[in-house]
Amino acid sequence: MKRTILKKILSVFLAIGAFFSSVIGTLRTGDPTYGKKQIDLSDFTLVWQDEFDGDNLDTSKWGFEWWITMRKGGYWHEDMVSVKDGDLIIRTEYKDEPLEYRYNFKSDPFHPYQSGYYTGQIVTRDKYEQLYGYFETRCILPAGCGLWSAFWLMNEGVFNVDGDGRDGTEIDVFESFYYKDYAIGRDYISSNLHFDGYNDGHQYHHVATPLIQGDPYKEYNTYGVEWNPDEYIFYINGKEYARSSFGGVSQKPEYLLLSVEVAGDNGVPSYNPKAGSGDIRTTPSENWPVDFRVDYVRCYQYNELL
Ligand SMILES: [Ca+2]
Ligand SMILES: [Ca+2]
Repeated sequence: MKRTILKKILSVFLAIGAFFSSVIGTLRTGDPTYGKKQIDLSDFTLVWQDEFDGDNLDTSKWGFEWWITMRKGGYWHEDMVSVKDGDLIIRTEYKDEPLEYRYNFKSDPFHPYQSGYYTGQIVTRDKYEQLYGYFETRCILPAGCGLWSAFWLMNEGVFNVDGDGRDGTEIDVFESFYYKDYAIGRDYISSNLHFDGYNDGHQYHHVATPLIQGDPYKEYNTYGVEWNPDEYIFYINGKEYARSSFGGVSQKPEYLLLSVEVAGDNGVPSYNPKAGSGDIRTTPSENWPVDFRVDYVRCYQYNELL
């Protein structure tokens, strides 16, 4: 009898959960009055930055080697990354002809470059890592159907399965899940934490789906995370929208990534961004090629930890 009641209560909660899942299935915009706290940068010292001035990516700060070639429904390639007019640009574009291998990679026999959607990522691994502080980027998100841009932190400890995240946690400051790819139903921005690898031991926490002021696909916003030994605190335009201590909080230095991914698998998009309207899975992008524009990345350290 009690078990039946419990089951009913559980089913109600599940229904409520499903309802809220559907509600957050669209991009939420509006006045972010939920902010509990304004970041106070006087508590911090700027210790690393890239303002993306000049005409080229500063390869003393960023590299490309975190992953090679195929990534979900597209390919990552260095040529899709540029610096112009004070912004880093990660461009996504369809290429009829495969791009040439660059830098350290002469070939990838398992995932060769082919015709398809090309985009990019950059990473500070082996060039810059930081433990704790405040990490912020200012950017305009790529408004291409199925694109997934992100600003995130990682270290190799993320893959270590030991039951907690103190040895390393993937800290997703923001992720713009699959813009307008309604088949997947994730047209929103979210902040997430992952640790203990990505297989059986994988632990994951969806921290929040924040409100965004204005249109993040047309206007610059800042996205930041404050990370200390006790918790992560997430900010948009300097206003807190969520905090978490999931996993016990990473206690190890982490490197930074900026990336764009294309929905799909094995280099094949899960939709056709160039198709006409009518099919919600093939909502056309407004303007291919599509750029992820990043004005800066700045890393601050707590004054008290310097
Ligand atoms: Ca772990
Ligand atoms: Ca800039």
